[in-house]
Amino acid sequence: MNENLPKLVFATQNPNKAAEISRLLEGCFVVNTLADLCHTEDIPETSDTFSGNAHLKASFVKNKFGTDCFADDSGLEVEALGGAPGVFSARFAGASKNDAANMQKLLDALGKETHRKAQFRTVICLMIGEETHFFEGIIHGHITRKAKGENGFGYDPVFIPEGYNKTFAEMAATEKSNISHRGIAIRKMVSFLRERSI
Ligand code: ITT
Repeated sequence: MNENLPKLVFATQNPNKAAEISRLLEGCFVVNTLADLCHTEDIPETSDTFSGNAHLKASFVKNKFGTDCFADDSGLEVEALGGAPGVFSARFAGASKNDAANMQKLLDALGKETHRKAQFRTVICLMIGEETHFFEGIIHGHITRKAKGENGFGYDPVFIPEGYNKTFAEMAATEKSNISHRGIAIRKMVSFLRERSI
């Protein structure tokens, strides 16, 4: 029964992340998002690291609502671009966080570059009781020359994970979550919480 499951607030405004993580935590935790708490303002992400921004988002929620919570900061790191867009992934093409514009800017920046290796990285910051813990997930792959697939969000249509010949956007949600940066990080968090019997 859901009422018996422990509750965690996921400090995100991104409905795609919320859906992916709620699926991964189904049956283990009841996940409430900022929308469930009627919080619609953006939380400032002023750090230049994923862990710094994940900590900023989680501590904002912990301070404001006093609940156990976690936040995910994530992005795409492209080798030929020196790790960009990195922490600026959501706003690569401007403050409006437009996925299509971000992807186009990325494809333009790479142009005919043949070295197209990239990785997605997620850092989750969990604040539980008085404790803070971090969990990281990385998936390696490469950037395609054009967008393909309709599923997922963000840069999914231009990212092919290593060992596959289709983009994240051509995968079903569960297939992506089984190998994704976010899936890896969240499974680390779940094992940690299970070991602690939380
Ligand atoms: P919150 O901060 O509210 O959680 P956000 O979308 O602003 O939402 P981030 O600051 O962590 O989240 O930025 C993540 C961006 O990185 C996201 O908007 C995408 O552009 C990209 N990204 C992260 N994970 C991705 C994934 O699984 N697939 C495709 N793109 C992803």
